Amino acid sequence: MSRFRVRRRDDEGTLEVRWRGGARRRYPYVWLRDNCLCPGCFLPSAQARRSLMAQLDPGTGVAEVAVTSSGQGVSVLWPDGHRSDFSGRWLAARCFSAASRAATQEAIFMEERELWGCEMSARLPAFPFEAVLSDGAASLAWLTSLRRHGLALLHGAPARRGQIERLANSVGFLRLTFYGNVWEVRDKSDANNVAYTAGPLAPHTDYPALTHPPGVQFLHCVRQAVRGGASQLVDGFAVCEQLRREQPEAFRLLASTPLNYVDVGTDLCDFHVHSRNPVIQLDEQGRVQRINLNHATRDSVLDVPLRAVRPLYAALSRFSALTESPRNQITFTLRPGDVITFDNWRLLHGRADYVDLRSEQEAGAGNTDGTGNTGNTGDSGDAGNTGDSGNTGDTGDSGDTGRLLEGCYLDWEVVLSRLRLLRAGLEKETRRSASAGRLPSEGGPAGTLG
Ligand code: OGA
Ligand code: NM2
Ligand code: ZN
Ligand code: ZN
Repeated sequence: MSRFRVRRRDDEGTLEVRWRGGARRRYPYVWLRDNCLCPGCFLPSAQARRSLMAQLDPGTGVAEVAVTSSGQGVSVLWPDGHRSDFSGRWLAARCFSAASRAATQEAIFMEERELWGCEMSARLPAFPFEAVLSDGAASLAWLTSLRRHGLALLHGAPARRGQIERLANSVGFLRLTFYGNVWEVRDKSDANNVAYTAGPLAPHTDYPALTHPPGVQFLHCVRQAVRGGASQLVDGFAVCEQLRREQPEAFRLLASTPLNYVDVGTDLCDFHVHSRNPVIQLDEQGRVQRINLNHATRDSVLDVPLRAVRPLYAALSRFSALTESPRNQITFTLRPGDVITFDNWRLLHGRADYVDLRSEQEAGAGNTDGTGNTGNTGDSGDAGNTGDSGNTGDTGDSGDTGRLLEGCYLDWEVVLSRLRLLRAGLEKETRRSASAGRLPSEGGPAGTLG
């Protein structure tokens, strides 16, 4: 027996489908014709439309509609003799009611976030590094947290270079920028970025100088400083809601004023980068989509009229003060082997200034040539270096002593793609296990699910 009945609504150009349970949904003829799934209109191997817009009549009617012989779908005969079949399940998943559309968009894009303040300290999501690399279920739990809370700590990674590249490759691929695939955060002479000094970094998002800043950031602590270097993380979306409540005019200014950002230098190659990004980027529904804020690369070129300058600074100052408020921050010191992963479109991160052993020695002994650099100009390879002990004689810029973080970026597109594959893979396995009467296994390698 059929699960539903169908009725033509030629007056409004829709097909009405009534499910046995009571749901009644309408589908526009033009949309049905556009989404015909026959092999002539749709290429299954690509899961993509092959029919052309030029061939579509936006005012199309139908010749005949009927429930398919199986009773599981709807069949439409078009005026030109073409036929399209749709399953009830396929139609139900594409219901046009506002509630269905909202639920479907949430399932696809996972925009729902849990906002947090300093209380997050006590419940920082943490996962074992190697498990996340090798186990699909652990990887899914990690990425789900990264999306919902905007951060997740991985612990127990080897305290040597090369680990976040492994991690990024388990997700997909990392995002190349002018700072390279993987970059080293350490105190460098002639630093091409303030991050590459031992100075403090106020809460910021990385790389607002790009029009499309990286969505996700990984930072792996290879060596920590002897003093200082603590990390701060702030939920920028939570801060935005505070500002929206407390100072709606400041919020409006930051959401509507594009700031110039600039980044000039040499790393992977020479670069000269400019962007225009508002500090608070809203989507078309007025929801905060992305924070773009790094005072270090905010341009002195300021494209606002004279009278708008002081109010803009007042708003910037208020926003930054909120990001520096202890009730909004979590602070912790990364230890060698920790990897912090976070949403760079949502969180701001900072660090306290730090002192490395070599700077201490230099301060004590005084450097001999007055350059602040005792002469090691070797490359920054990690060959044979097993840690921070026993190598205190090397006080150069080669990067094998002192605080060292390895960092890299990924695009949200890539991370969300993996998240959907893992989710779909787990659902499939759960269905299979349920029908076999057993519990789902702990999961295979990340790459094999989905
Ligand atoms: C950076 C950065 C954090 C740290 O390199 O952009 O924020 O703890 N580093 O050094
Ligand atoms: N690094 C860490 O916006 C920025 O310049 C953030 C980027 C140098 C790759 C720092
Ligand atoms: Zn077709
Ligand atoms: Zn940063």
